[in-house]
Amino acid sequence: MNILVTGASSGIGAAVCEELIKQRHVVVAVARRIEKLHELKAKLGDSLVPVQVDVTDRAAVCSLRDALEDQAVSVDAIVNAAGLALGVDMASSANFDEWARMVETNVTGMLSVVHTFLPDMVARGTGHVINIGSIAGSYAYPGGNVYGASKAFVRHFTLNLRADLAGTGIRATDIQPGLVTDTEFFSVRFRGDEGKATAASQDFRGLQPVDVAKAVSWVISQPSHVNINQIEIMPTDQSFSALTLHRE
Ligand code: 8X3
Repeated sequence: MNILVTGASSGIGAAVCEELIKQRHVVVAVARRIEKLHELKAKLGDSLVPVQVDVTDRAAVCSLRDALEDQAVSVDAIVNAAGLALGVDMASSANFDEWARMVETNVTGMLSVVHTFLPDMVARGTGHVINIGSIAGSYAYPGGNVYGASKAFVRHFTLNLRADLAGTGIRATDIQPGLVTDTEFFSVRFRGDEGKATAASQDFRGLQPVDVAKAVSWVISQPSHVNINQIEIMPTDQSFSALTLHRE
C-alpha cells in the first residue's frame, strides 16, 4: 500500500513510518522539517518518500494531492500523526495563540488532509483514515483544556466519518495513546523547558512511539471487512485520578 503519514519527522509519526516500511508499505512521509525526513529516509530507505508540507497550509496539502496524482501515486491510507500540546496552564491563564495553534494543527490540519484525500479513496472504493488521538480526548485533567478538547474532536470526527463512510468500503480508526516518552511531546508542551519535559516523563515506564506504531500497523493489516473504530492504549504505570470535589 501507499500510506501517507503526517507528523512523520519525529515521535509517533516517525515510528509509524518505520513500522509500515517493515511491513513492506511505501510511505509518503509529510512534515515541516524536511531535514528530519531526509534523516529518516537515510535510515529506512527508498520506501520512504519525504515531502515538506505543513498540514496547516491548506494550499500545500492540496498541491501534494495534485503532485501525487500527477505521479500516478494513489494514497491507500492516511495516518494523521501531526499534532501537539502547548502548555498545561489553567484555562483562565492560558495563552490564546497556543490554543489557536493546537486547534489549527490537531483539528484543522487533520481535517485538511482528510478532506483532500478522502474523495479519491471513495472514488476508488478503498482506503483507511487513521487518526492519532489521545486519551486526553476522553479524560479531562487540569491543564488539558484545549489539547484534550482537540483530541475529543478527533475521536468524534472519526466516529462521524464511520457514519458517513458506511457502504463505501473506507475504514476509519482513532488510536488514542496515553503518555508516550522518548518523543518531543513534552519538550514542545513545556515550550523547550527540558527540565520540565524530563520531569514529566521520568520515574515510570511510558509508552514508546513504537508501541503506538504497532497498533497502527495492526489496524491497517486487518482484513478489509474489519474496521477497528478506536484503540485506547496507556502505559501500565498510567491510570485515572478520582473526580475532585471542591468543598467550601
Ligand atoms: C498525551 C496523553 O496522558 O500525556 O496525548 O495527556 S497525556
